[in-house]
Amino acid sequence: MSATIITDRLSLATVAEVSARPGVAGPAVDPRALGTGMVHFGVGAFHRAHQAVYTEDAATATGDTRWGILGVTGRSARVAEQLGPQDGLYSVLTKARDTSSLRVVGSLRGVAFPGTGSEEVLRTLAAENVHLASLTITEKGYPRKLGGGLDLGNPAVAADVAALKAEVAGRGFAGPGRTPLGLLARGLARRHASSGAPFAVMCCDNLMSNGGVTRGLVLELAEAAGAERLLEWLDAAVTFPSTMVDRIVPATTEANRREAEQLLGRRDEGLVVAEPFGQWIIEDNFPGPRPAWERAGAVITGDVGPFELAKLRMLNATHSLLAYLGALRGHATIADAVAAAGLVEEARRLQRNDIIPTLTAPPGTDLAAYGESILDRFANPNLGHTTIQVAMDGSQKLPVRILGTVADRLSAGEVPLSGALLVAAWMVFVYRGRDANGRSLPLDDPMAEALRAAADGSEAGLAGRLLAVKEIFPAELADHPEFRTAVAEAVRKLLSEVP
Ligand code: CS2
Repeated sequence: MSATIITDRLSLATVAEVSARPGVAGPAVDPRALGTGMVHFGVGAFHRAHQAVYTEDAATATGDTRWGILGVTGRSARVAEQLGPQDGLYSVLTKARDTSSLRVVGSLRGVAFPGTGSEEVLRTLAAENVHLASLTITEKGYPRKLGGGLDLGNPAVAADVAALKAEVAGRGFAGPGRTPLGLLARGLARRHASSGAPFAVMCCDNLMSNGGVTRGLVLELAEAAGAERLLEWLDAAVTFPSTMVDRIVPATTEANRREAEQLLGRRDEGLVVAEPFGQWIIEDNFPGPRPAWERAGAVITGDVGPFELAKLRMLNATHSLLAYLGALRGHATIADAVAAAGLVEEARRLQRNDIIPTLTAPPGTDLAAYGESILDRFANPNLGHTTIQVAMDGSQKLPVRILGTVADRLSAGEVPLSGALLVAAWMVFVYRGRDANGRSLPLDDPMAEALRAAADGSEAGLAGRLLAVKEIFPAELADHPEFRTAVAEAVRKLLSEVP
């Protein structure tokens, strides 16, 4: 059978022609020249618009061609199906307020779907030319049980522990990985058994101390598999740098794809859309070589903590506030919510009254100005970032984004009224399931069923019933009288305001 060359898509066969078109920037480095030096779990839009771009820019700045990426998809093969026929090439459509630009990125040198490509992932993680793995698997990708720690009761985790045991015992390939961390742990075991060369695992998800969280879960997987020697090696040779990542990446729409197609002269099924801004703070904790991301604008630092905390509390919390309040009022996008009467003031109040007093400014940062710059980015009308996209997975996001702020304010003897408003807006979003115009608001959340069940009942008892969901609200908050009252009052007000 002769191979069919697809010419109506962006691919290695068409990239030269595509890159010569006006308004298109071609890959900064010849993708064919890149070796594979890292594996990325969760090759969704965010990775493609963030780490993959920094990695290509680092290669351009240094001429170091070792750092092509093997991307690993989540549970669906969709991204592999989109990017496979395009040889991993895709473009980033950057949308400023009134201008757009398009560049083709070539740093993804392969995409594997765990259902069929787990063995390739394991082999790559063990390869001597590969030095690190990074992750953007979203908050729900870290299988933790109530109170923290690895959720061994999750059947997918249990299956991965069994497969890790088989890997450690040298019984060969034990089937597809069921969770990203399970597959990663098996790859690390394979590496330990082959070269044992040092390795870094870099979490790029919106979690506090994201390196430490990832390390804890990987070690627990090894412990659960009884892999003593692997544990010793993980301790000695594998680091888990923390990072803070920031770039707003709305879901790509068909209209975006058509816009890109006009420019490319070819179809790009892997297109991602992003704002112009990007930030990446990386803990300086790599035991082997890594791309020179600092040459691409990333900051390598000894302590990521203050940056992580400020970003999650300031940006992500105000994002969620605007998403829930905006969605309830019938605003389709974050920019519409920012432009609507009164909502941006709520976001400012949240930053000023509740969040900023809990933070230590990261080096070189003025927190009030940081807050304004965030609201300015949200106001970008050209992005089309939907309130529904930010509203998803609230059960996973609220604890990281707002409950730490709430706890800190309560310990300081203050009642965080804006924090309570955010919690209340989420509750009304869950309860109502529709906006002020009667349009349905989907509850896209791994806990959707349990949340619907908890929300069901009288309006007056709503706050109390949802505060009792232990997976989200620690007892100190759920039982705190002033906080309970503030949330209940905000829920009552919202229910009366939004018909
Ligand atoms: C957003 C984030 O969807 C969401 O919940 O708050 O994805 C946000 O756009 C990024 O963290 C920005 O860096």
